Amino acid sequence: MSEERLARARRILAQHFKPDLAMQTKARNGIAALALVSAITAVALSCFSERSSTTAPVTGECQVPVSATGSTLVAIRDFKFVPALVRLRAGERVTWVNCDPPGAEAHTSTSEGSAWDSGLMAPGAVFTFKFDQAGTFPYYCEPHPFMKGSVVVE
Ligand SMILES: [Cu+2]
Repeated sequence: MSEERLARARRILAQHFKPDLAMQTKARNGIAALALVSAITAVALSCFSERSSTTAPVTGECQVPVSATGSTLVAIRDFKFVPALVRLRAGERVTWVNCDPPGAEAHTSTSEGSAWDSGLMAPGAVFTFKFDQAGTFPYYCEPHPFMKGSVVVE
């Protein structure tokens, strides 16, 4: 094989490999996105698994909608906000999900400083709020004021 032919072969190879590399990168990003969705699903499903260890059978839905992707999730169950304290950066969101079974009581996420109020959330209901300002934001459940939580925005 002459030098010229070798050079031509290398050029052709280079042309063919570049798009392949680009595709591999895309695929990796796709897998990363998938992993993120799986992580969020796992958090949502933990509502089921943790509840299944109690005596009450789990029949309720506790699914997080696609729009909640990128949110910090707080589950409401057994008269608690879980986790009770979340930390985020300004501009991020928190999504509360009522993970109690159907027929259980409605709850709210109500800011003590009236920055937000979800209104009554029936089991399965979801509420999202975006925190644009830094600070500590305590909140409670209006029907059950002993239910308390806090959002710390840095
Ligand atoms: Cu409540």
